[in-house]
Amino acid sequence: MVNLILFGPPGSGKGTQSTKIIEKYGLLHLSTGDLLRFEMAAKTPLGQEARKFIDQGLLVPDEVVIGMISSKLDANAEARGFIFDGFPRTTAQAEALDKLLALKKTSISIVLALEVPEDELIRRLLNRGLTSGRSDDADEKVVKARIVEYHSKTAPVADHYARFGKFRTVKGNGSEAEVFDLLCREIDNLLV
Ligand code: B4P
Repeated sequence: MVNLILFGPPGSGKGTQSTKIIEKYGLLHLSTGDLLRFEMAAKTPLGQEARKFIDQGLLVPDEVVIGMISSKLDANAEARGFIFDGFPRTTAQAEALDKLLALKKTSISIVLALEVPEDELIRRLLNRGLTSGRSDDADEKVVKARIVEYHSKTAPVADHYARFGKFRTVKGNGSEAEVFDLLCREIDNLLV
């Protein structure tokens, strides 16, 4: 079983590259961003709670996202492997994920971190905000708040996995095809 984490700041291309990776490797895609947006669109209690944070560029509380991922893992016990996109985003989420996978007698194979300069992240997110209707992409203040959240709460997750020798960085500011090629090289190395 191969379990990947696609890691990186907001707008680094995690969602974009996950779509390509699941097509090539047949992994199951678990994106906490997509799951939260689904809940918000359906106006569920979870979605209404999440919106309070997402609209401000803040991370949604750990217990909400951990619960969501836990039920998705249970519902997809037959998957041949997972790609976690946008999760874990805090050290507490990483520790919870390790425990959930251990219960299923598996673990994270590798964390692939997309590195993109900050001005390019801001450019990409504001550009998507012109058409996506996403409240968290539309306003430069909110986009910058997301990047601040990343540095303070998410970047430490890298150390959590680096300690186990499972962390690799990948240059994320080439074209989508170039970035995909670099990611495939890392994944193929894992499969040999
Ligand atoms: P997410 O939906 O996870 O994602 P994202 O940060 O917007 O960016 P991603 O890296 O996936 O970028 P993408 O490919 O889309 O998070 C949204 C919010 O949900 C968070 O801020 C948080 O509030 C909440 N949330 C989610 N997970 C959470 C968790 N675990 N805990 C707590 N809160 C959580 O690409 C962005 C843009 O760049 C696109 O327009 C794309 O077309 C473009 N692009 C991609 N690759 C490119 C390339 N190579 N060249 C040029 N443009 C490119």
